[in-house]
Amino acid sequence: MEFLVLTLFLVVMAVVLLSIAVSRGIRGCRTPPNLPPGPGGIPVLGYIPWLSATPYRDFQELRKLYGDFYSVRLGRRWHVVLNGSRVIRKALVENGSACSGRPNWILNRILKGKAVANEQPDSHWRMHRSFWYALFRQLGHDRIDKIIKQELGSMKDALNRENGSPIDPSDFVKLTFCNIICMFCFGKRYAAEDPEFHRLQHNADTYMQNLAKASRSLPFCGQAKKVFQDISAGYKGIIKFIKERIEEHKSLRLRDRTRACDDLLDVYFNGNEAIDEVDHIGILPRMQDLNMNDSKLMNGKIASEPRSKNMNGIDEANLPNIVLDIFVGGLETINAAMMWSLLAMVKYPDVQQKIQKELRDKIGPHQIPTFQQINELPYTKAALLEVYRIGNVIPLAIPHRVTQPVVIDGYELPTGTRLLPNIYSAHMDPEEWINPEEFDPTRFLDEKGQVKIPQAFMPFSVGKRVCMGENLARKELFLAFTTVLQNFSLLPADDEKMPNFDGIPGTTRIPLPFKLRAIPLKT
Ligand code: HEM
Ligand SMILES: *[C@@H]1O[C@H](CO)[C@@H](O)[C@H](O)[C@H]1NC(C)=O
Ligand SMILES: *[C@@H]1O[C@H](CO)[C@@H](O)[C@H](O)[C@H]1NC(C)=O
Ligand SMILES: *[C@@H]1O[C@H](CO)[C@@H](O)[C@H](O)[C@H]1NC(C)=O
Ligand SMILES: CC(=O)N[C@H]1CO[C@H](CO)[C@@H](O)[C@@H]1O
Repeated sequence: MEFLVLTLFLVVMAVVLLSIAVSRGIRGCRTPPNLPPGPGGIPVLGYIPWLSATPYRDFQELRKLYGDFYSVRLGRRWHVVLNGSRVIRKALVENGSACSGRPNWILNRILKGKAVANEQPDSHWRMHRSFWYALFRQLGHDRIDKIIKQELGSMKDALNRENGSPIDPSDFVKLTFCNIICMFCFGKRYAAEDPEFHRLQHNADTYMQNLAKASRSLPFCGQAKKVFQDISAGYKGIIKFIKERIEEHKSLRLRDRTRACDDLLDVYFNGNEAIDEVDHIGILPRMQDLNMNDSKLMNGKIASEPRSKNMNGIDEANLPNIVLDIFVGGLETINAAMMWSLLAMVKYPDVQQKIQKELRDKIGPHQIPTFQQINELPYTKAALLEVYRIGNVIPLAIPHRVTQPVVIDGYELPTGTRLLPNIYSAHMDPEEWINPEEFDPTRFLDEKGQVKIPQAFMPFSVGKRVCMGENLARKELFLAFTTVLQNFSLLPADDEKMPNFDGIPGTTRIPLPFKLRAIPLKT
């Protein structure tokens, strides 16, 4: 009898527990006590089966249930999702010294060596960031501006030749920004039909678009393996291309040591020879600025060869990865931002006309605006800020990792916790923006018509890991956008239904394909 009662009791308990589990649905796995509560999901897979192709949206939805700061298990690993600008700033800025690591994720298994984007926030990373800026600084604003102007001139001519017929703008956008970055890095540009250009674009696409899939691909389904292989293949293709350019530059420089410094690789190999002088006049960061006396470096190669053959001690073996950062970081992102800006103009003709009027009034029809003049064009500037907000080009930033125990919102996150800054949630937060789904440049203007930038705006992320290409990207986008609007009126192609701002998900978010007509303006 007692045995029967006990059995009955156990069965009832099991049913109760099971129904609790079911009613709580996806909260099957309990969150560890030091992480904020959130959906754990099922064993092994965690929450992955519930994620759509747009995890930033799923995370936005979960925010309504679990608040700004919650945990989610993806595969075996717990991730803490940061939603809204308050929590993102708290982690990445206020506690930036503890929250700026990178997880040891798929990229580290593929990259042979280090690139800025996957490095831990140590002295190497700081040095690589300084090195990066030094390269651009030494290339110089004049050269950078000249390259951008030339490529935008070609784009304008190509659009003119279409004479208002329906076109897929991405063909023009991709070629233009690929040529700009190839001119920066290698002094090389391509014609639209060049197979090398298409190969490069394909490899960069594969590499970038699969990165986002990496963290949500289901193990055991062959899917994870495929994603890994695709990233690997894209990476190898680009690296091979970069290495060929490096060899080319080396041999050119051997033949002619006085060769002009026209691109970043020239600068690198030139810095090679002139390291003393260069250091002297302070164009490059000084060794002490780069923390060269850090103990790790002391034991490393760089410290044992203070005047190594390479500019400021950057190992030539690592050069391809650093160039990859510039190349991949600067390609898809600006393409995406430019495509969002064109889509917005086609969808909002009134905004387009206001920008064209501002350009006519403040710049005139025959003058090409400079980036400095962006401040004389508040409406245009506001429209581009709105493009960055609604475009959400990198909606989940790049994953961060906690590098020392840190207390955020009452939870002591242990070292190693992965953080996902949901930039999308900050940009689409109804508590920060009125009708966030609407495209409206005036949200960036105050009552005097001056540009104001709310705290919740962070397309390039915030804190120590902030995007390295921010200024370059803003300059390129401003110049490309104004060049197009000064010369053309943008119309939808044949009343074709225009996509909304949903976009194709991926590491970078781009609009769904659309066609437009660029009608040349008469002066
Ligand atoms: C519209 C254009 C761009 C957007 C929206 C954008 C956005 C971002 C974001 C959100 C991050 C992640 C920061 C974090 O982890 O917290 C990032 C990192 C980075 N971006 Fe960009 N980016 C753009 C253009 C560029 C360009 C043009 C370059 C290079 C030429 C570039 C190079 C990098 C690099 C190297 C990192 C890694 C920094 C680090 O880990 O320390 N980006 N970017
Ligand atoms: C995190 O930020 C708080 C508030 O600024 C500060 O008191 C604390 O020391 C920080 N913790 C770490 C590990 O940086
Ligand atoms: C590195 O050098 C700077 C200035 O030369 C010095 O202030 C600092 O204490 C040094 N750091 C280490 C770890 O030796
Ligand atoms: C196009 O823009 C250029 C400046 O980039 C200007 O000189 C030219 O007159 C413009 N053409 C038209 C048709 O507006
Ligand atoms: C915008 C948004 O989803 N805000 C949510 C933040 O978290 C609270 C609960 O803590 C929700 O009530 C809000 O809706």
